[in-house]
Amino acid sequence: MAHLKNKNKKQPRPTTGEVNGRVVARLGPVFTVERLDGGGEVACVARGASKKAVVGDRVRFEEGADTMLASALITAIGPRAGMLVRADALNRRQQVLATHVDHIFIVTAVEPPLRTGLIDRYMVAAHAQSIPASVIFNKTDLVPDAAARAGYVEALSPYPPLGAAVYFTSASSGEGLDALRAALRDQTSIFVGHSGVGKTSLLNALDPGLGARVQALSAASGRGQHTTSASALFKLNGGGEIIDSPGVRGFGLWGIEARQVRDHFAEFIPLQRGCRFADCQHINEPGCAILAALEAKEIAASRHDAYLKIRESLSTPSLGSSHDYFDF
Ligand SMILES: Nc1nc2c(ncn2[C@@H]2O[C@H](COP(=O)(O)OP(=O)(O)OP(=O)(O)O)[C@@H](O)[C@H]2O)c(=O)[nH]1
Ligand SMILES: [Mg+2]
Ligand SMILES: [Zn+2]
Repeated sequence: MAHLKNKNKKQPRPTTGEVNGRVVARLGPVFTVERLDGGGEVACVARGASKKAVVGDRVRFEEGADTMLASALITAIGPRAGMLVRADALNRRQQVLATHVDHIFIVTAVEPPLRTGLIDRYMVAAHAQSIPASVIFNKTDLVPDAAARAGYVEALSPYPPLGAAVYFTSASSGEGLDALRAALRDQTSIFVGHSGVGKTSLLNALDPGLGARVQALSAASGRGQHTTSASALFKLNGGGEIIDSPGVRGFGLWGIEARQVRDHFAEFIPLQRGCRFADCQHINEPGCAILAALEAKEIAASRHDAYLKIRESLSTPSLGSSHDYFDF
């Protein structure tokens, strides 16, 4: 890509479609855009469709916005890839959470309690967009004993065979941070998950030098806890980039029909060719290879349960997002 020098204002402006920046944060109408020529960051407002820019987006910006808020104007969004999308709260439209994401880290913890159903929803979204995913199980310092730990290992055991490594971490004790740092290197990752699992704390523990910037995007909630209010991208000292995102109560899938859910459960794919019916939904059909594998404990019961719940929520639109969001 051509790099534009900003030293000389007479330089030609980028032609249509050519991007010269990347969105690294957004607070209300103001986007923080990183210049792709290495010249630092610039505060931007956006025009028209560009108001839909999200963290990760490659954008075209022009200097000289006529506003108190910013010194530049975003005029176009470049082609998107690696999109993490969900349904908005009303289940009416697509909400793009971030773009150009190389890896999704689904953060879970001892507290709030582990609910693998949310992992399974993110796994479907990641598979649908061909973005690799991994799981982080944080706050291991709160695990009371070896038996409890074995229970968590067991609950998370379906994921590594699907290519989703599981990292056991503690932002407090430092457990697992070296392995996580290594996994984060050389790519742009996003931390997603329930509120309070420790996404922002992990970011700070991975690179304490980030402190001030991370705080700026957090706000004290009623209970005196800090909760992240907007997504933002951070560069780790040891290499790699993390997009920290606000915690969710649930994750509504978008753009996936109930009948297609089976094609986003990676362990079903090689087996379901063996079902008697080509479009078998693995519910109670005769000759179902997935139900046979479930019986033989080759497929985890928790995964098949999650599959049925996701299918059901997507095939019952009248129940709307409240169902799709909170039933996991
Ligand atoms: N004991 C323990 N507490 C932790 C750990 N990581 C985070 N916490 C605590 O958990 C609470 C929530 O942490 P955050 O980092 O704000 O969680 P978050 O996932 O960023 O939450 P949102 O921004 O609301 O999505 C804070 O009180 C942290 O101090 C950990 O490894 N062990
Ligand atoms: Mg946070
Ligand atoms: Zn089947």
